[in-house]
Amino acid sequence: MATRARYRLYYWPTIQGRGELIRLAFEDAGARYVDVAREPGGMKAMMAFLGGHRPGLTPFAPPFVQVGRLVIAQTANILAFVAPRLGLIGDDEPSRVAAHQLQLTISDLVAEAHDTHHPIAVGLYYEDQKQEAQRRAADFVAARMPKLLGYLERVLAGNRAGKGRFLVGRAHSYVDLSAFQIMVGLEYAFPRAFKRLQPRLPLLGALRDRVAARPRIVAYLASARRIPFNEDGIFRRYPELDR
Ligand SMILES: N[C@@H](CCC(=O)N[C@@H](CS)C(=O)NCC(=O)O)C(=O)O
Repeated sequence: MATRARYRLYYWPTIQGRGELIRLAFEDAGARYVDVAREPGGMKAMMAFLGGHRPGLTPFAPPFVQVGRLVIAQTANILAFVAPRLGLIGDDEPSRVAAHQLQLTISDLVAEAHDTHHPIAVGLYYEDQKQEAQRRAADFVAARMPKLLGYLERVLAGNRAGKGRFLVGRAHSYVDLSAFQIMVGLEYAFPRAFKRLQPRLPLLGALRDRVAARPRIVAYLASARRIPFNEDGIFRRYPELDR
């Protein structure tokens, strides 16, 4: 259940990126939040935090979230903090530590997906590292994507308490929302490779479909708040990388 807290999310305003994992949690919980950089003057406010000109621990990079006096960065860390307040993880320590562990693995996957188009340097354009991107993407779709998604599929299969329906315990959690996002993101970026892989991921596919059917997620995905995938984000569709 959403609390009365007012959350201020700071993230790049034109991409889903890592910020989307936080947006999905807020949206699913019906939380009162502001996507600050999409508001007038919001980019300036975000840069002030990144420049260390605001109180609180200076974040290294977006996304970060302001909750009262706290300024919290690192996607998995933000989710570990907000999820209990949003009713998106159980009260017990085993559930929380399992969720955080899985979320950190999802962070690894997101970083590897990003590196398929930026294998050499974050500061260079994709066009400056296309050859290396092709080598990196070839390994990602052949080895890493099946291994990482296959791992999540095994976690679902092994979760007997949750009957293979949830990544953590017996109930929906923020990790399920993030799993939804990586499934739709990888399908967007690598449609051919994803189509080949999908039959080996029946439980993850069903999880994605269940999340997509949650009423608040349905409403969010249909709204202007959901930024379409594009070639500035983490999941980019470059057909030459999808062999
Ligand atoms: N490990 C961090 C990574 C944060 C990150 O790389 N943010 C990107 C946008 S998705 C960024 O703006 N990076 C700027 C930089 O690294 O200089 C997380 O999971 O939140």
